[in-house]
Amino acid sequence: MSSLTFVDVDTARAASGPRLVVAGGLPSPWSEAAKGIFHVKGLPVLVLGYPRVDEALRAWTGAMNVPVLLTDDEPPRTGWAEILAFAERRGGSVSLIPTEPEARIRHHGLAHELCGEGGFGWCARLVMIDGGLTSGGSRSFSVPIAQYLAGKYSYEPEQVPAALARMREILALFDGVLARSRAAGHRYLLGAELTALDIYLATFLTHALPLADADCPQLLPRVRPGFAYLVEQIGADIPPPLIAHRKYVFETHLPWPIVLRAENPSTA
Ligand SMILES: N[C@@H](CCC(=O)N[C@@H](CS)C(=O)NCC(=O)O)C(=O)O
Repeated sequence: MSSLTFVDVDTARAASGPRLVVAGGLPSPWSEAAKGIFHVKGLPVLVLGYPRVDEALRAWTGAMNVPVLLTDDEPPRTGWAEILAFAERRGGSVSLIPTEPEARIRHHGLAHELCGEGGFGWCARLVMIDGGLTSGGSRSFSVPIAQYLAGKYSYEPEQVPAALARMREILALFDGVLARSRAAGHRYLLGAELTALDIYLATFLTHALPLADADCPQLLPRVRPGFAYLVEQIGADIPPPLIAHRKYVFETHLPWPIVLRAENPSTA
């Protein structure tokens, strides 16, 4: 039984308390991580899988992209660190941030490598945009989707080799972090306990690894080629221990299959 309740837009708008507006058509890593944090903590939250970022979403949430965490009286939270901080303050069944200051700094620095501007997810998006634009939409995202994202996330074709190199650098970084923790006899990236960093790693690897229909039945067919393209570009560079760790984190802590929104996929 998950603490996430998937609702439609009218229910989310009428409700009070924490509401998480997330990507409703694809398992976007930032959205999936935010959902995973609430789930692992057992913190009740209404989840709205929003179909696309549009004017209505902007007018309602004040945000330019998803996820957005809305609460009754506080400004909308859109950044991974703010969403994590809110969930941590709320408590729940476990803490997902190390308490010791040096460990906390390391946790957030590493999380930024995955979730931050210029990090793994950001670079992955540039690679998928590039695949669509350079192939005329025959690979990766369609041209309209690629153009939309290119304008919004400052795509320049010449950045792509550096983006791929950065992704490989981040994978090597996490491979080393996991190897050191495992050598010290620990299960997770930063020691004996699950932290949000394990959740970020698991969700940010999702679209760089093959994703079967059954793993995420609501994934919109039109975005699937983008993920397949990313797998071609970077999948073989993902160290097997990170793939195994992702599998363990999903199997042990996160909901599976990945649910994106309330409605049945056939009616979406
Ligand atoms: N603000 C988020 C990043 C969220 C983000 O990049 N969201 C993308 C996920 S693909 C998005 O909403 N893209 C669709 C759009 O921008 O319209 C954070 O820093 O944690």
